[in-house]
Amino acid sequence: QKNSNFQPGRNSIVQMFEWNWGNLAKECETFLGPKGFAGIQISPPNENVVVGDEGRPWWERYQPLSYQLTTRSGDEGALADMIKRCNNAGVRVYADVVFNHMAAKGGSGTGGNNCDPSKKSYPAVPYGPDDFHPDCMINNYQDVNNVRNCQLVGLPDLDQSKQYVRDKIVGYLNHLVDLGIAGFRVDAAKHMWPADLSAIYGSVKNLNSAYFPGGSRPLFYQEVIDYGTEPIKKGEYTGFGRVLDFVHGGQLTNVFRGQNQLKNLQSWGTSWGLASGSDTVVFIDNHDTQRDNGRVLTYKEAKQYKMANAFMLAHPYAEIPKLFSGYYFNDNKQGPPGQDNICAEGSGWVCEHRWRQIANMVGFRNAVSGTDMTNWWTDGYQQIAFGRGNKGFVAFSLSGDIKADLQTSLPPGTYCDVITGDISNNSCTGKTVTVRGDGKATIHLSSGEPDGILAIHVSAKL
Ligand code: LM2
Ligand code: CA
Repeated sequence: QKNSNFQPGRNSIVQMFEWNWGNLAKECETFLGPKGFAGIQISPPNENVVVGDEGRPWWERYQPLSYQLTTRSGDEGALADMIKRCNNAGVRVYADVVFNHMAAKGGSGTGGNNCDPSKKSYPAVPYGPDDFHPDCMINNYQDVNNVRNCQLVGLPDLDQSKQYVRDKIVGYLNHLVDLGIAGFRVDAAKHMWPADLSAIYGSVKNLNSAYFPGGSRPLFYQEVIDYGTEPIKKGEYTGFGRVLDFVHGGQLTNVFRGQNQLKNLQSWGTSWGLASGSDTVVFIDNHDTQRDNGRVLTYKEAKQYKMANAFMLAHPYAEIPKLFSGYYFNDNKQGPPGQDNICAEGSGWVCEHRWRQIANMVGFRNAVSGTDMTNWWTDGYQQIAFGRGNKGFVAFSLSGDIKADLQTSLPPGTYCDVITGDISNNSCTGKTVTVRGDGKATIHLSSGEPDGILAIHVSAKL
């Protein structure tokens, strides 16, 4: 189902790539909860094969060995504790679940079990040869049978039409529901049949009533990579869940790299090839696209990346935005750095979610929730500004200075620009903007400033 299960007043998910459960619990309590984040997407929590010979790459977590809950992020006890503490801090937890396939590499797993893919043997589930599709490689994305019944990069392909396989998957998802999870990011959904997914989702139990209203259903948001060039469409999956929209990050990357003008964002929405905002989860980058040779903006192009994320968070089009937080890398297969002093300078972690501009736009989105876009303005080229009813106002410049009297719908007063500062001791550490009695404000945003964004809202009013 599509309901986010967010706590009221919260609106954004952040993918906390490769964070361990202990650090995440603390981050929910000390940063994510207080800053108004609605949810976290965690790396796959089930046992995966240890890929020792290649230096424990991040992608070993996409090679499941069993559904036991022990990984390098922690064991079941640590996972349960984190989910409880995050829920108590107001932050929902969404698990990345991998059940299209099992490990292609043989050997031991992060929970101490073993597998032998050449025999299709995963005794800790257990799965055996009858549970998989016959061997064939995915090599033709124009053939839906090939994409769904063959092996993705050689990973043994489970047959989700079998009741036994469905039962094992549902058992795994139910286990996570019991621990207090709010929903699932379904890995490789495009490589599974919609009817099988619909049956699996429908069999998962209601959410844990310790945290959620009775009868709540888990959110399912599915990885269906659809750039419009293949026969498998995201619309095949929106009857029973949301889809991750891969067009979204590409389009905003083009705009904020200057390959399309900001003024064109006036029509931002489905006319850009995006699915309806009520059917999707949208994002700028994820763990895969971040490594896809500059396909989308990432921390490596920090100014434009902040602008694209800020636009995503400021705009009313999509219901559920997803941010990304990970670690510095050059080599695409490099695994995560050590987890001590995570987010400290030199730790190796980027911690995009803690960047003031990003975290404060999460707060902006919460403050303007429920309002429409108002007072659209553009210089006709690379500068835009718009309001969110009587709750907020934002401006972006990719080229040149904005120095203009713009109409807002905000109540008069002095506001703190949450891009350049924060409110502390009743004063603003960054720029301030005065909204006059007629709702007009003089907006200054010069091309020399580091961020190219100005954002004010009623929860940061002096
Ligand atoms: C996904 N979505 O559909 C994940 O978002 C993506 O990160 C996963 O690929 C993929 N599907 C499978 O879950 C990653 C990574 C691959 C890696 C796989 C499995 O991008 O490079 O493949 O995880 O670990 C690796 C090797 C590949 C090898 C394969 C099987 O890179 O060369 O193929 O393992 O041994 C022979
Ligand atoms: Ca498949």
